[in-house]
Amino acid sequence: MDDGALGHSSSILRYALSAEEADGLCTVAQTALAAQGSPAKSPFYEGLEEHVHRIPESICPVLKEFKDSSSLGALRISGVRVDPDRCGPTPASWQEAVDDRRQELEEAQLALLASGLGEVFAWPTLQRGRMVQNLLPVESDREQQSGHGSVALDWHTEDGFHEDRCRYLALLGVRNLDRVPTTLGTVNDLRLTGEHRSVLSERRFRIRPDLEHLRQLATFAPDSEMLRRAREMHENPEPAALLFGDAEAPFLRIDAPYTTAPAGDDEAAEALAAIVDELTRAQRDVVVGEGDVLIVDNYRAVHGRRAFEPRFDGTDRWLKRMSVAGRRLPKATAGPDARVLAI
Ligand SMILES: O=C(O)CCC(=O)C(=O)O
Ligand SMILES: [Fe+2]
Repeated sequence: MDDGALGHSSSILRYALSAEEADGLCTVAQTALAAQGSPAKSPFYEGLEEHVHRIPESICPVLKEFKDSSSLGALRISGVRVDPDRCGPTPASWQEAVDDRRQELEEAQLALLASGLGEVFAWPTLQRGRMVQNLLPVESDREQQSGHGSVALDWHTEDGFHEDRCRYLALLGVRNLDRVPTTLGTVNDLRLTGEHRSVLSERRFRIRPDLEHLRQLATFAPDSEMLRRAREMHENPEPAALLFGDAEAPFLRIDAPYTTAPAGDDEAAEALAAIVDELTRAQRDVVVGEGDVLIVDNYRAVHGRRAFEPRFDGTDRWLKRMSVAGRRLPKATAGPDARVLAI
């Protein structure tokens, strides 16, 4: 099923900002930037509530409807003010974009919307703990299962291996000239047999961390406790259930390339294959184009990306990404990296 027209499909809530709402959000973002510093850093988010409360009032019920729903897997808000010329050409790597402040206004708008749903955080292993990450194709990563590859990115819960994974993943399109879709699969759309559901609800599966976390840790913190823990999660992951929570409206957790059933457990292997097939059958494509925000409920939906032909000429697809926690963050570590969580 493709992107379709504006409206309300069963699992994606769509909302188009009016010109006034878009201007209103942009103005609040400007004020927040002046008061809070860079959205790439933790301190921007301390006391941000005051600014979140000033975003146009009509946007708040949309965020609330999404947050309170037990059937929606994603929210798409279109019409956010993005200026791709001021943002500059798509960088060739995330490293190149780490200290670039030209997209602050876009990042602040995304941060305000994301903060309307919960507390924003980052991992130290991804893009040096930058609170807003840059997703763009990197030439040397073409074949990687990551936001920097250009092959099809398989079904995954963001950081599905981790107990503290985000509740919401928020994406903003800076540039997407070829309209390359993000893919979405929502737990509500799955038609599974009772038997498969019950097997998937048992702790019979292992979800390993994706290699990007390990690769980054090995580079910048080779002797750390974090690397030791990440290796342990890779070599000896805790068994997990892929469906969990309320049996009537379960949550979902899977990372297709990194999820396995135990050797010899044919029942689990069959149920795993069934859920991956169902996700693909019920797949929705959502284009995150210039000025579109897509917020995925990381407990009710999984996502991926279609394969595409990268250009590597400064006009490539470029999204901004941030993670929102489903609970309050520990306050004990207030400081410049307060929101960069230990893995
Ligand atoms: O590029 C996309 O549309 C999604 C990338 C992705 O899965 C991610 O950044 O977590
Ligand atoms: Fe992802």
